[in-house]
Amino acid sequence: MKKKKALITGISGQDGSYLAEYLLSMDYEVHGIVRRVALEDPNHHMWRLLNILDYLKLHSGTLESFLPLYKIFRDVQPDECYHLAAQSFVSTSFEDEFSTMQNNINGTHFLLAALKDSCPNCHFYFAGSSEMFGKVEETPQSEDTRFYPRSVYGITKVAGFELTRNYRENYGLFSCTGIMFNHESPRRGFEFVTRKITSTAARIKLGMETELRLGNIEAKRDWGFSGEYVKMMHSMLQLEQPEDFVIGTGQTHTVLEFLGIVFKELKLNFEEYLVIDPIFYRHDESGTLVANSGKARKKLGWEPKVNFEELARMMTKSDYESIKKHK
Ligand code: NDP
Ligand code: GDR
Repeated sequence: MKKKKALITGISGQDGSYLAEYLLSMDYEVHGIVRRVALEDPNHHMWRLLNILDYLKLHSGTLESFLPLYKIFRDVQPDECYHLAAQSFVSTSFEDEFSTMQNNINGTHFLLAALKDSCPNCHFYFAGSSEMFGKVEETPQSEDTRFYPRSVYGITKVAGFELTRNYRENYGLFSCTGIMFNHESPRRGFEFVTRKITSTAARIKLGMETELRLGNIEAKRDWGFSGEYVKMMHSMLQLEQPEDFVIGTGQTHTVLEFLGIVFKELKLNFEEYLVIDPIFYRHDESGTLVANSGKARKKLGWEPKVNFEELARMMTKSDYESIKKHK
């Protein structure tokens, strides 16, 4: 039987790396789009993919330019496309609104336009976000909750959602959005709060750091494990009809709770090291983001298994061991 072909944008990111592994485990031919610098220096730019690099087919491209993306679609003819690439750090979207808009909105538009013209039967997944709900209009948030983004990042995700819907309704593409809440892992980028805490705490334990500077530790999020969320992306593209889904755990915790688990795991007292630094406060904080994933539970069998405490301990253990090894 012919192998199914998947194309992943943002394959070098956290979710892209788990998704690539998952698809390879199901015998997909996995293609990925990476920036040219990544191909030149894989050890640095593709550290999450090093174990599977030999099994991937990588193409050079960026979200900034239509033609290379179009040519990749035309040549690869994927059965499924997972569009994960984005400027994904919310804080940066306050500092650099314009490049976040250009990358995230144009990039999604380029891909949909390329898909429509070069392989219209390909199933398309767009990485939406709980940041689309921003100043929440109801709690918890479902597929029916009105969007009210409070950051340029959130606005770009609403625009991507609308473009994805528009291409589905106007051109008949199988295109859908997963509105995913925060998901983390040992592969999370270091600037996001969970990884910042686990990596800094590990360095403190190993005598390589003396403090941890954070912003609003009362902020709450609905945190899950990335390895489980990417499986839902795949499930969405296997449905008979394209539909949008909210994916989250349905539980919220504060940054402070996460911090407490991590430092306890390392047998440290966080109060001795924590410095609250206004630099890390958001210009505007979202409301209480918490998922109502009833639809995904019913239609996709969604049932997150890794709980908040397990996630925090998994990330702590991984950072402590790897930093100790490379010390
Ligand atoms: P990461 O930040 O880990 O990965 C982002 C990826 O996008 C990287 O591979 C990055 O490549 C690529 N990228 C960024 N800009 C460009 C560009 N101009 N051209 C080509 N590639 C680019 O994000 P995650 O894996 O955590 O998230 C995946 C997607 O899901 C993102 O769209 C994010 O916004 C969304 N999302 C994530 C959630 C989460 O909690 N993780 C929750 C909800 C939505 P490079 O390495 O070269 O920078
Ligand atoms: P978020 O993730 O903005 O929810 O976006 P992040 O980990 O950056 O922030 C979570 C919460 O922690 C608070 N916080 C801090 N955050 C950071 N980064 N650094 C700090 O020092 C700090 N101190 C407190 C923040 O104020 C915030 O409330 C993530 C990204 O993956 C998006 O791409 C995705 O769409 C959403 O999750 C859902």
